[in-house]
Amino acid sequence: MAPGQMHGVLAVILTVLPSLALATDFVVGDKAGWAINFNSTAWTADKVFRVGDTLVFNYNKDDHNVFKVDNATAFQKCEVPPPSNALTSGSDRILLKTSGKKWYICGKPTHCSEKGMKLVINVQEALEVPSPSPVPGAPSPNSANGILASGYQAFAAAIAAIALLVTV
Ligand SMILES: *[C@@H]1O[C@H](CO)[C@@H](O)[C@H](O)[C@H]1NC(C)=O
Ligand SMILES: *[C@@H]1O[C@H](CO)[C@@H](O)[C@H](O)[C@H]1NC(C)=O
Ligand SMILES: [Cu+2]
Repeated sequence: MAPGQMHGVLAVILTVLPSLALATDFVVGDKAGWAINFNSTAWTADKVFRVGDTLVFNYNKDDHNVFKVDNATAFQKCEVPPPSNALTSGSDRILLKTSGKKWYICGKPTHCSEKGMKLVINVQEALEVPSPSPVPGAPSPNSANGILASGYQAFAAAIAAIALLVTV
């Protein structure tokens, strides 16, 4: 199959099955990245963050960094945690492992307090298809869901494989 056709097939599959839950990478600030005049309210407005998704902070590492802060108070006051807690690669990925509010700031002077470099998100539970662990010899009432779940997982793996083939 030609690469163009593959793109087509992938597009059709992704269009037909919008309910398939795949983890999302959210690039903070989109093209502008993690930069001064970031607007947390505007950037998060149309997004739903879920456990399993990833935040990607792209920034000039000479100018900025990323700290996770523990609570709303520290966030509001722009309290910078110890330097050893900084993320500094310039392209940091943060996997969202738990639900609830998460707070991130830039630790450079005034960037959080005056230049908008602070992000608060509310992470929702993952949209998971239940996958009960099968007990041999004891068919559970959820076994149909289990089969569905493995089907979905296999399907998601297939999609990922196709996507990889298309992008390399
Ligand atoms: C951030 O975006 C919100 C929503 O679009 C807007 O109301 C607000 O004025 C913006 N804040 C700044 C500091 O630009
Ligand atoms: C908020 O987090 C800061 C920094 O970790 C900590 O010192 C403070 O006690 C926390 N406040 C509350 C109310 O948990
Ligand atoms: Cu900064």
